[in-house]
Amino acid sequence: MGYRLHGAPDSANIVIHMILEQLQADYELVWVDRSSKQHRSEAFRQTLNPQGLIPVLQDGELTIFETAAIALYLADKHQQLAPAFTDVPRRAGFTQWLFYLSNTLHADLRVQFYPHRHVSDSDAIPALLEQTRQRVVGHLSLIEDHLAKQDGDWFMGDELSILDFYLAALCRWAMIYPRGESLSADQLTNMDCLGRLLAKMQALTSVQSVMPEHKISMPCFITPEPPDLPAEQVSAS
Ligand SMILES: N[C@@H](CCC(=O)N[C@@H](CS)C(=O)NCC(=O)O)C(=O)O
Repeated sequence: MGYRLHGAPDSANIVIHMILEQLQADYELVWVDRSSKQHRSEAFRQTLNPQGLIPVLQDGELTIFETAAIALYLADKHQQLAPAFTDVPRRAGFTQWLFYLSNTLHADLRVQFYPHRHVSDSDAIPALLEQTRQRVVGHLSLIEDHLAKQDGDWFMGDELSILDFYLAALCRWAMIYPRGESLSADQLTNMDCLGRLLAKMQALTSVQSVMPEHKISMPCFITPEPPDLPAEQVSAS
């Protein structure tokens, strides 16, 4: 039996979707209706993710949530897209950046996407968005510095890994969400190494093959556009 990936268009599950394609895994996409907030229902929380968030991956009896954890599980299970356990120092550098993407960059982007969950006074939202945008630019600059020191264009130098899939999706969202309040595409693609990585990512067959299912047109990472869908099907309030 194949994997079951629960998610919605252009949501965090797209990271896992691209990875499953890259691994040529057997999987089924189970669409969650974000417009009716299906992911927050009691049934979803009890059986799939108590946080009421997507993505969730099911592999037989196993149910896993958190994007980074799912990506790492797949990489380890398929022994691809991550340094081997036996290469302990390289593996440490890799997990360091995986945690950084998840608990720093992705976490700050979530503040951008859902600012009203962080302040009760709506007048405070513009300042919160501005401050968080600056933080996101800082995180990306730090990643740019790391990329500049690599031998090769990927996050881990010459080795494509789950980090590249996660980073590319985070950059895409940073450039288009929240609509009208995002970073400009120039701010990211002017970072040379990051721009090169995004260009290489969007040339991958695995990446190109998932985009139509999310109603995302190419180029998906350099100067991206939101999916061709009503906003409520893509983002939750
Ligand atoms: N830390 C979580 C964040 C996942 C996340 O932000 N999921 C979004 C979709 S992109 C979601 O479910 N949003 C609905 C909500 O917050 O109500 C992870 O990495 O899985």
